[in-house]
Amino acid sequence: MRDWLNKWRQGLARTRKTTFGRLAQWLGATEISDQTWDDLEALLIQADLGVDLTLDIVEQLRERVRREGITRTEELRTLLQEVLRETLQEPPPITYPARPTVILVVGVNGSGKTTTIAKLARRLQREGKQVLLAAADTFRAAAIDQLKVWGQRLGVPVIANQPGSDPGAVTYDAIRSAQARGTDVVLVDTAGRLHTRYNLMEELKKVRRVAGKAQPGAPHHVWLVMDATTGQNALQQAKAFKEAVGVTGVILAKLDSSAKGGMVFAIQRELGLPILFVGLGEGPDDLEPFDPDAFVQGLLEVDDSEVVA
Ligand SMILES: Nc1nc2c(ncn2[C@@H]2O[C@H](COP(=O)(O)OP(=O)(O)OP(=O)(O)O)[C@@H](O)[C@H]2O)c(=O)[nH]1
Ligand SMILES: [Mg+2]
Repeated sequence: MRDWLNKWRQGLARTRKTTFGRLAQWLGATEISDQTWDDLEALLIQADLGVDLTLDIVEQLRERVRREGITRTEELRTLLQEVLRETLQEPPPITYPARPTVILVVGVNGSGKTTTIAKLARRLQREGKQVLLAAADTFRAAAIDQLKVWGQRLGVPVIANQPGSDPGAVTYDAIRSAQARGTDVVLVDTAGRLHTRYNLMEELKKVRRVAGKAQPGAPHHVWLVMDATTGQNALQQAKAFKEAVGVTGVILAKLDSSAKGGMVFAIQRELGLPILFVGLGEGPDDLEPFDPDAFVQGLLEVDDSEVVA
């Protein structure tokens, strides 16, 4: 029980220190006043929940405080925990409808795609699945090398071509190779940066189409890796990916380096996409299935060692 929560507590330390932890401490023992609501609103906005969601949450809290006759701020904390938890969806189970199941991993440059693919490969291996990686980020030589290094480290085959080659062709070859080997899952690493965003989206659409030619129904999942440190700006980018390539789920990387854990709420609300996993570190084992209970507890828990005067 503690272990389960500990990873989340550590991973959320930054967010807790800058915003939510202050909230938890600040909801000490006083009477609820207009100031309480103003402060709460400011804090939630600062935590990157977005204005709409913040107003919504404060309104829900006010309503419950009225209804339940609550007068003390310390009782607000439990209520806030409940209300925050209710805004989050449980992630759907991940399905593997075909062999190979093809998962396209997309996102802006530096968001954490390649590292996340390594982490996913590790996780799938632990589940006893055969994995293959496709180096469809052919834009930079270093990107191909980075994936190869991970492949070697994890003992997972990597299908790659020359830098500058067609990403669709690499994806096609990788899927064909996986079919021949009886591989369970193909993870396709894609580029995050091209000359313009228009080109990037067109390229990703093409990769998508080619995957479907190599195997009907592919890609079975399109996962968007978002950088948790980017805050609200990332939402616009995410919408562009969602429209262009039909994103089916979000992986929120770098939650451990972020003070903006409130992004989690905004992503679900504004994008209507489930958060499937979160990145809680740079190592191959630092990927956790999104757990709304652990997340909300990790955000609001007060740790005595973290209390600052
Ligand atoms: N702390 C932390 N760092 C992470 C996490 N995920 C990725 N990173 C780091 O973020 C940096 C960028 O990660 P990459 O996986 O190379 O990102 P990318 O999206 O593939 O980048 P491009 O290929 O350039 O588009 C690396 O230094 C990673 O180690 C995470 O969950 N936590
Ligand atoms: Mg990469």
